[in-house]
Amino acid sequence: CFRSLLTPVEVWNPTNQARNPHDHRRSTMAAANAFTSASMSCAPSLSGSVNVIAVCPRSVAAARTLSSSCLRPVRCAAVGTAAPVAATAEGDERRFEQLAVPPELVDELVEEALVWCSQHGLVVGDKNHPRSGKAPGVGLLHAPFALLPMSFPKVYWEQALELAPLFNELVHRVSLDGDFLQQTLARTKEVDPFTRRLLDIHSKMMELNKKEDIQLGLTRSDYMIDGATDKLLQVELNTISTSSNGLACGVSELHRNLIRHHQRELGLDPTSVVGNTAIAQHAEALATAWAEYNNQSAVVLVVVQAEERYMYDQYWITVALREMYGVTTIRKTMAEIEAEGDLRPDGTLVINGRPVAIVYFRAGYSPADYPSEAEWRARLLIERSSAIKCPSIAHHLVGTKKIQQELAKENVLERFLDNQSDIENVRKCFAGLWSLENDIIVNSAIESPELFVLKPQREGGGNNIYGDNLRETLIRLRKDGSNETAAYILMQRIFPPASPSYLVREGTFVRDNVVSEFGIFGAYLRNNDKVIINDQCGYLLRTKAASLNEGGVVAGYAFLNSIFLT
Ligand code: ADP
Ligand code: HGS
Repeated sequence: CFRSLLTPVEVWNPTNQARNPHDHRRSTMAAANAFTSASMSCAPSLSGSVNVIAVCPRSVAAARTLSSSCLRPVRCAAVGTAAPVAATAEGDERRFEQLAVPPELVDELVEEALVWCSQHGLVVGDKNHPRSGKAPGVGLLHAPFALLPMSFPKVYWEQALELAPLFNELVHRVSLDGDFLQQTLARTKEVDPFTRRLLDIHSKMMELNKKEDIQLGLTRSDYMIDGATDKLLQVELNTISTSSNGLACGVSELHRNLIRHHQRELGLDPTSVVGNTAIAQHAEALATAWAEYNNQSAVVLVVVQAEERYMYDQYWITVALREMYGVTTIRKTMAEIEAEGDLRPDGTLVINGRPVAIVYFRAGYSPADYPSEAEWRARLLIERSSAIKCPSIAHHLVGTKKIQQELAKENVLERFLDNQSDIENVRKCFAGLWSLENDIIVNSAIESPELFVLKPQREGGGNNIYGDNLRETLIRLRKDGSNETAAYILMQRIFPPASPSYLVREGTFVRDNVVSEFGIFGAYLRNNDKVIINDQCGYLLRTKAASLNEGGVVAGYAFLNSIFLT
C-alpha cells in the first residue's frame, strides 16, 4: 500500500529543484499519510499524476491563529485540505470521551482492525521474539491500539495547535542561553550522573564557542485535559527521540477505515477523524534541513538503540524521506558511531566515508543508551561535528523536567518570549511544577501523595514516582537532608476525564475505563536568522487504563489512538 501512493512522483533532486523542497505539489501530497491508500479521494493534478486529498489538522484552526502573536506557523505543507466536520451537538463541545462501540460489533471490528494493521504496517516487534528488535520483518505484532477514536473538543485541538510554534520558538531561545541551562541544572548535576554527562558536553561546546548555524528541532508537547478545571495542561515537552509519529498516522487511518465500513451501525462520520500528517511533515522537515546542509552526497544518520522493536515507527519517516526526497538514511548505534565515525578537518562527520548532514536521535535520551564510555565519546564526536543535530545537546537539555519546572516560575518566560499574549498562552497550559526546595509543597505531597507526581530527569516512560512510593521517597530525602532532592521535580497530578473503551493488544481486547494524553509534534528549522519551518507536524493520542499511573506506548502502558473532532 505504501509504494502505490508514491508513484508517479519522481524522486526529488535538489539540483534541479534549486534547493526548493517546498514544491509540495510534489512532496507532501504523495505521503500525506502513507497508510491511507484506501481512503484517498483522487483528483487530476497539475502533472496529471494522482492528487491526494488528506486532511491537514491546521485547516481546522486556520481562522483562529492568534492575531497578536508574532510567532505564527511558518510553512505548513499546504496539503489539499477538506476541513473535517466537527460533530458538535448541543452541550457536548467539551465532550472528551471514547466513542462507544455497540457490543455486538466488537468482535467483528477487532478482527477487521487486526487484519488492517498487518496489511498496513501498523506493527511493532514482538518482545517475546528474540530477533524482533534486530531484524526488520521478524517477530511482528500489531501495535497496541484503542478500537475506536476519542471524541475531542475542537477548542482544545485549536489551543494545542496554536501553542506549537510558541513552544518551538521557546525551545530555540532557551537553548541559546547556555548560562540559564547550566545554572538551572547546576544542583541536579551534583546528584544525577546522566544529566551531569550531558551538561559536561554542553559546557565543552560553550568553551569551544561552538555555534549551530542550522538548527532542527523535532519535538512533541504532551497535554492532558484536567477534569477538575477543563483546562488543557502540559504534561511535558519532549525535545529528543519523539516517537510514535509514524504509527500515529496509521491508527487514524485504521479508525477512519473502520468507521467508513461501519458507518451505518456506528452512525459516525469518518471525516471527523483528524488525518495525521506526522510522517509527511517529519520527512519534509528532515529533507528541508538536508537541503540547507547543501551536500548532495550527505546522508541522514539515525541514531538507534541496539535492539529496537519500535523500528517500524522510525522506518515510516526514513522510507518517506527516501521515497519522497531521495534522501538516504543510515542507522547506527552510538557504539557503531564511535567505532566507524570520524571528523574531517572542516568538521564534517563521516561514517564509513559518507558525510553526515543530519544526526537524528532516536536513542541517546536514557542512561541505558550509554552503557560505556564509547557511547559518550560518540555523543561528543557528534556535537563537535558540523552535522545538523536533531536535537543538539542544548535542545536536549531544554527538554529536561527541571527546565520545564524552571520555565513555570514567575517572570522566567519573560526572559525568552517578548510577546505578552504568547507568554500568557504558554503559561495558561502549565500545571503546578515545583522544586523540592519548596517545603510547603513537599509537606502537601507527603500528606496527599495521590495529588502529585515525583519526576527524575529521565525520558521514555516508566521513571516517575507516585502514591505511597512518592511519600516514602520524600520522607527519606528529607530525613537524609541530602541534596539528592535536586534530582527531582514535583508536579501536580492531572486527572483527565475517564470513559470506557476497548483496548487491543497482542490480538486480544479488554474493555476498561481509560484516560488519554494528547501530544502535538513540532518542527522547527532555522539557518542562522532565517526561520524556515516553525510549525506543528502531526499529533499523537495515547490512551491507557485510568488505573495506571505511568504512560507510554513503548514503555508498554498505553495504546495508540486518534482524534474524532467534536
Ligand atoms: P517521560 O518523559 O518518561 O515520558 P512523562 O512526564 O511524560 O515522562 O510521564 C510519563 C507518563 O506519566 C505520562 O505519559 C503520563 O501518563 C504520566 N504522567 C506524567 N505526569 C503526569 C501528571 N502531572 N499527571 C498525570 N499523569 C502524569
Ligand atoms: C524510538 N526507541 C516518546 N521516545 O516520544 N514516547 C510512547 O522509537 O525512537 O512510547 O508513548 C525509541 C519518547 C512517546 C511514544 C523510543 C520520548 C521514546 O520513547 C523513543 S523520549
